[in-house]
Amino acid sequence: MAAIHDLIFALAVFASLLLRHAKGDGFLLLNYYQETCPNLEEIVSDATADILAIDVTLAPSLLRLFFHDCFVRGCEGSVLLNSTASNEAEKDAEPNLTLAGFPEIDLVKARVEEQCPGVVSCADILALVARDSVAQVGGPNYLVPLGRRDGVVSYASEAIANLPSPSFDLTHLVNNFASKGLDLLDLLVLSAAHTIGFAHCASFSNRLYNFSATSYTDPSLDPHYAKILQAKCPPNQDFDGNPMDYITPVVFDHYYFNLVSSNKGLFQSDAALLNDPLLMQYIETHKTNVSDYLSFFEDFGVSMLKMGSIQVLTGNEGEIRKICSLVNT
Ligand code: HEM
Ligand SMILES: *[C@@H]1O[C@H](CO)[C@@H](O)[C@H](O)[C@H]1NC(C)=O
Ligand SMILES: *[C@@H]1O[C@H](CO)[C@@H](O)[C@H](O)[C@H]1NC(C)=O
Ligand SMILES: *[C@@H]1O[C@H](CO)[C@@H](O)[C@H](O)[C@H]1NC(C)=O
Ligand SMILES: CC(=O)N[C@H]1CO[C@H](CO)[C@@H](O)[C@@H]1O
Repeated sequence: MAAIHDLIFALAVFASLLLRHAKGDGFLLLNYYQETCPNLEEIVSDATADILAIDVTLAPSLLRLFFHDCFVRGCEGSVLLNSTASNEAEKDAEPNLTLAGFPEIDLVKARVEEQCPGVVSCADILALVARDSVAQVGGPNYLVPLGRRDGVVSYASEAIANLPSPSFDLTHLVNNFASKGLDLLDLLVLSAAHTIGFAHCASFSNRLYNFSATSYTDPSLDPHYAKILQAKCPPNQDFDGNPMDYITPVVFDHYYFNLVSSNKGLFQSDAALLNDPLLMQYIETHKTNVSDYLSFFEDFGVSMLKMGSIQVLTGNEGEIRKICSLVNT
């Protein structure tokens, strides 16, 4: 089994390298820091463990941070940059209102700098922290090719334009992911990251009240679950919220498929995945079958590899930031 998985992974790396190469971009390598920072993965994994020991709910936050980095200008750490007097950065855009984990990334970066000053990018650190967060709450410990460089700009307007909205239907989701080089299966298995984490009422309350002219609540949401959510989220009360997987909110497992299958996906974007026959089939087999559930872990690793390769900067592009929230001067 392991050999087959390794082969699939090797093919995926190879395919992604070809894809990058064809587009003229540089590429990433598994042993990129072998000479310059041989203990990197251990430093980051230990730091992540320390962070999660204090607050395990940061695992989903750190995973989401990586997603928001990659979907806006590619995985080049722009989500980490602070606004300046003359520029509003991505992290201050509307979809970022609820991002968390910035101080923790600074902490990991500081620990890496102690041992390997000036060589490891914030973009790579974020990619590793996201993987370690997933692995340390029960998910797959997939491989992360490295060698990303850090970008030097960050625009709030680009976050708004590039990030998918929780009210997107299937067509909008598919188009949004396709614009990042991600396919239908990537859309599904990456959405399954919603097996961990918390959402604020504002992200789904439109499904609970005055949903449409014909339906007070979203008909694609289980009516009993809608009542529970209404109690959690009274009208115009956007501060509270609900875990996306209320059964095991901090365990990376296959319950997402269970929830979506029973119309308890929290967002319209989760429910929308049932509207494609192939995705519906994947959801149905992966909600119970243990073998298929392990194949989800494999698929997730491959899709994270693809997401983690979006528009990366390599070679002499960008820089290696000293502080993740600030471009070098
Ligand atoms: C398919 C399109 C997606 C949409 C529309 C979407 C939307 C959202 C929204 C609205 C929230 C809740 C924010 C809040 O109310 O606080 C959220 C949370 C989250 N998302 Fe997604 N997301 C998508 C894809 C992804 C992907 C690809 C990943 C990672 C691979 C991801 C990982 C997460 C995680 C882990 C959380 C929980 C964050 C926390 O607990 O702090 N999402 N997402
Ligand atoms: C970036 O902004 C955060 C939050 O406002 C702040 O805590 C941090 O010190 C800033 N980083 C730098 C390098 O000024
Ligand atoms: C739903 O719509 C009705 C009629 O427009 C309005 O009176 C009511 O306040 C709305 N409810 C919510 C929760 O927005
Ligand atoms: C469970 O998944 C495995 C692997 O994909 C498959 O071979 C098997 O037929 C599935 N079993 C059921 C009951 O669907
Ligand atoms: C956490 C964070 O940086 N939130 C910011 C998101 O953007 C709004 C403006 O759109 C800021 O007011 C928040 O501080």
